[in-house]
Amino acid sequence: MRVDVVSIFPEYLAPLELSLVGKARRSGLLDLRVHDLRDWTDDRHRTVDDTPFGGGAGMVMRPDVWGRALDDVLTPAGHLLVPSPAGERFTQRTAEALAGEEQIVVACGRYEGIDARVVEDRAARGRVTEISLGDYVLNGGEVAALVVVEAVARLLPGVVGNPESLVEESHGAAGLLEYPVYTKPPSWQGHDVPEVLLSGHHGRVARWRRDQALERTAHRRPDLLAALDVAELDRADLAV
Ligand code: 6GU
Repeated sequence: MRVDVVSIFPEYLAPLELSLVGKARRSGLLDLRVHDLRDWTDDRHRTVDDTPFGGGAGMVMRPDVWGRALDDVLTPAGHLLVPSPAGERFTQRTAEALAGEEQIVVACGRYEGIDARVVEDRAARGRVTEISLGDYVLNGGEVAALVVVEAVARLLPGVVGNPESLVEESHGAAGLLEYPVYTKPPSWQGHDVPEVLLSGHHGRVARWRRDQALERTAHRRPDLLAALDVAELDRADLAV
């Protein structure tokens, strides 16, 4: 899969050389290219922004600079992602859908954002999604680019060593948060590992984990639990 990130702070994307994503790049599973938006400016000062029409605080990124950058970087099959606090929520379902794409391009805005005609123009010719990480404001799209690349890359075949670790995780197919996990020593600082996990009884362990996942989700994310189909929850419970 090819991923292009365009930013005025390409150094912000340096962590993508580390860990699983870095390894995926070096092994060729992920073709990740980071670009400096200023490479597409045409003036001596390498200007990317200007004052907003209609007035107001801050600066807006110029459509002509972004237009040239996207002409060069976006392939015909590419899916353009524009991080914005005004975007659609980025979720595990979004990551799963994006993992099937040939190319994604993340256009990182700064200041008050990118001139709205850039999205309008691209949407008329290809796929564009404005995405938000959550209900808070960041200074630019770079952190979202890091999030998208990590969330998508780990779903590509061969990136995560043991694909079974993708099965039982939070926000997975079950729609529940993950159960708590423990390792050695069995007793630490007066806290003991739950007895059932030491029992060697696979059925009881599975039942306990399912109950923990349900209880956690009910307490911490009642919205997730409410979104699940009751009949489907019952069916999954009987299968444990
Ligand atoms: Cl994707 N961008 C910005 N600038 N702020 C955000 C965000 C994205 N998601 C939440 N807040």
